Amino acid sequence: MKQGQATATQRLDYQAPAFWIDSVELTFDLDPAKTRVLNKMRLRRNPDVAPQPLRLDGEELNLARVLVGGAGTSFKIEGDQLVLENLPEGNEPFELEIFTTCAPNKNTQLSGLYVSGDTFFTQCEAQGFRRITYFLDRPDVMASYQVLLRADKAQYPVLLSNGNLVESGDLPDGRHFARWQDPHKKPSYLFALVAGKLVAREQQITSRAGHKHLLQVWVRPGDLGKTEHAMNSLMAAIAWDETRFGLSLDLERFMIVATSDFNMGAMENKGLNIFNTKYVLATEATATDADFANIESVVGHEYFHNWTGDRVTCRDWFQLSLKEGLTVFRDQEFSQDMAGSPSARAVKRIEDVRVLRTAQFPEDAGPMAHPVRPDSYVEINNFYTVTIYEKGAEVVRMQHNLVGRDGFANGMKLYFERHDGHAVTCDDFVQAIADANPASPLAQHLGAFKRWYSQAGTPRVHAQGQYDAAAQTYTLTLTQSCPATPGQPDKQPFVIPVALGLLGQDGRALALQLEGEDAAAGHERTLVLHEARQTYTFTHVAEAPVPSLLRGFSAPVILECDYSDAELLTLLAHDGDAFNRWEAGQRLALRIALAAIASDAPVAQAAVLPPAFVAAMRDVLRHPQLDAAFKELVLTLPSETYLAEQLQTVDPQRVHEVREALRAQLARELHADWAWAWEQHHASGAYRPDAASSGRRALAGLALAMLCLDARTSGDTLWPGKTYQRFKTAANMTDRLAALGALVGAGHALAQPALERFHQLFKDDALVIDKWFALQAGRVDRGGDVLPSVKALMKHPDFNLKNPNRARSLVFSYCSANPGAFHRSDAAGYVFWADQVLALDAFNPQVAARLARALDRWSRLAEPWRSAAREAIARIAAKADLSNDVREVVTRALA
Ligand code: 0A1
Ligand code: ZN
Repeated sequence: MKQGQATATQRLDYQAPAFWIDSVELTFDLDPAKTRVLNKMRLRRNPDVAPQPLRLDGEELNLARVLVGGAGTSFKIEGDQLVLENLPEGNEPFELEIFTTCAPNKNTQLSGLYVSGDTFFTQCEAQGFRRITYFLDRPDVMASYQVLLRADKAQYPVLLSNGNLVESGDLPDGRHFARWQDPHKKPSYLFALVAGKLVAREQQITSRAGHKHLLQVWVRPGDLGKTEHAMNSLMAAIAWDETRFGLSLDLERFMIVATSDFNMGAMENKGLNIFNTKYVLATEATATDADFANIESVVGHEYFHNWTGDRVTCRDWFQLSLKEGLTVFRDQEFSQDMAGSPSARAVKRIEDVRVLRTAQFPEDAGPMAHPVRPDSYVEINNFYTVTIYEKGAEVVRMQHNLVGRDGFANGMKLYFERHDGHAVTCDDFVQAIADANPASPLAQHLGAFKRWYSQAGTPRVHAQGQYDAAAQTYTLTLTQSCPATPGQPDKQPFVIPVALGLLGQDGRALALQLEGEDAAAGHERTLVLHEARQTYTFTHVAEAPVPSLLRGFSAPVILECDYSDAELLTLLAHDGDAFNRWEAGQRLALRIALAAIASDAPVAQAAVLPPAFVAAMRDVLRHPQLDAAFKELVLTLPSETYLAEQLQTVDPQRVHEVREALRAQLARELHADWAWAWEQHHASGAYRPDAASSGRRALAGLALAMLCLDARTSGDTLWPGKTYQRFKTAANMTDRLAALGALVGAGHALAQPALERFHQLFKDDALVIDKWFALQAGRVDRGGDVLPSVKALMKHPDFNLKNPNRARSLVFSYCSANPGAFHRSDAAGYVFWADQVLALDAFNPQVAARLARALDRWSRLAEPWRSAAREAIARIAAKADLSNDVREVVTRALA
């Protein structure tokens, strides 16, 4: 493990490589204990760079031999680099051969070549290829790859790598081989190989362009029955990219392989995507609606990378959002298009924004805040963040909205015309979108718009409206500011598209006419705020309007507007923009919760929610036209994390207590309505994971949770009994897990037998057992009872910290997703956290560093939590042999 050499890499230090690698021939003799790798490269000097030695990256490799042009040569090892000084001069290509060995079965970091079960997998992004062979392991070096795999035939019957299978056959001693050739040049991080006992679901397809392709989803033999949804998702993604962007599959064969040991969700290796099983395997009996939706989205995401990432890649890792922000935007659009109806699209948008606000906004306000295009990093693996991914997607979405759907498609076309086959920058992307749309507000404000890439922090937009009855005008003043972030004390104004409408007091949409315009133009428009303060005057406004601002969450900002409760109730009841309708309900709930948190009044059993709010929630729940999925979102209170983000000083126990009191009140006062919602929405027919039926299941599940919660205080036995029955007879995992969650969440006596039964039923299905752990670690805390059960579960025979999915299901679910249970006043949650970070760091620094982020926001905590948190972080930081990954996170946290 590399330790202690924590030097930062700076974006502005970028230099083109001194050598290019035109082609690579890799030969692998696969053996878990000692794999031999022969790497034969054709290199040439980069004529644009002053002559210098060749420095190849390599980590944890045993070097056996180096040949230049077939003859031995001198070399040096300097740290993690192999340095060659005596290379041919001039610009002619030359051949370099390097023999190394590595030990895949000792690779617990799951980066480079590793073994999972009895199967070999690779993970090379960002810098895993250097753990396989010495190389110019940087994304701007794009080479042609030919790969020869050799292994024991009985143990490793399937041998896969990128591109096309050109040859395969038997070798002496029970071994066999396969030769693969990738027709496209690629950076090393997109290299992959897989070898083991796997089986494939196959599908032949013909593209719109008339080309035939073979699609394969490779899994362990017992899992073949769980691959239909992944294959359907892949076919849908291929068709979508052709229709929406005119981008076709550029390979004869496209493969997905699933592994149960994976640090992340999935990886877009060219033609050979490697996936966490969680994002491949699903049947209605074992996977929830959310799992089905995630599979569709992740399969889409990795497939879309084939163009945005693989064909056009990143010049350096600071440009990571070039591929990630764009590809998340593409997968979000894909999921919306698959969801279909406008309402289902809005539901997806709300879910995406919820992720942004509960995970990215805190990141952008904490010690790890960084721009979408960072300026420096110590460990690049720490920068696969919600900022790079989700905020990056919002920045692409704003460009899309500023140039329009067709304008964006034209911009993408120009981007590929200019950059196909190259490694480029975020600037190159924005430039292409703007150049294709010279008259757009994006092109007009291009320089200022790019600040979204360079400045960290969440901008705040303050809106102030003034109605003049005599003049029939409505004046809207928008001001913006952005808080300081590490290394960036002062911010320049952002370009902020503010989509808006105006509602009359009765909720009607008013026609919009700005001062100086001849006539009204529709009921919705987008103002482009680009200065610190701008004023807009609407004319012919016959009554004081209610502004509906930032529709569809048109920019990743915090909007402050002094709405009255009545105005928010109007928006909740009438806004034509579904996002803002939901947002109005969230604002009301937030306001009530924050007031209760600030007061010292006891909240348990108290009526904190005013009758008007409860009535509005009832109206939404009973609304004849609204979709169930939308209702479920409106009826869900803002999370504890989101509430905490609104506070200067956070008492996490008070936040937890208040939110629980509000939930209990909604459960109590809407009891009859929840019962009605359950009766109306629960179903027992055939399972389909489409948006409409999963929405009904989501609402029925919430109803059941609320009915069980209410039974806690009312002593009702009917609903818990019904829930247990539902748990036993449920025909799909969504309904079964919802029923189990309702019992566990309410702390009902039936929860224990249900948990035992669930384990018994699914003990052989790792992904379901992950859910079983996660449910227990994430349940509502009552008097500090979650931590003891987490500790007991750590000793369960099924628990294994080395498996990232299992570690996430228990340790992360507790530390990162259950604030009420984690932030204990006796500091035991933090002690546990620090122990687990250190334990994980000894074998998997990437996963450890993610867990280390759980206390990012420690400095906002009230005492005694604040001091206890700092002490726990300091204890980690004091460990001498920390990985660079964890060291960077805790150093920033304490800075
Ligand atoms: N590029 C992948 C995510 C990924 C990143 C890093 C990994 O290992 C360190 C693995 C996967 C994606 O965006 O899906
Ligand atoms: Zn990605």
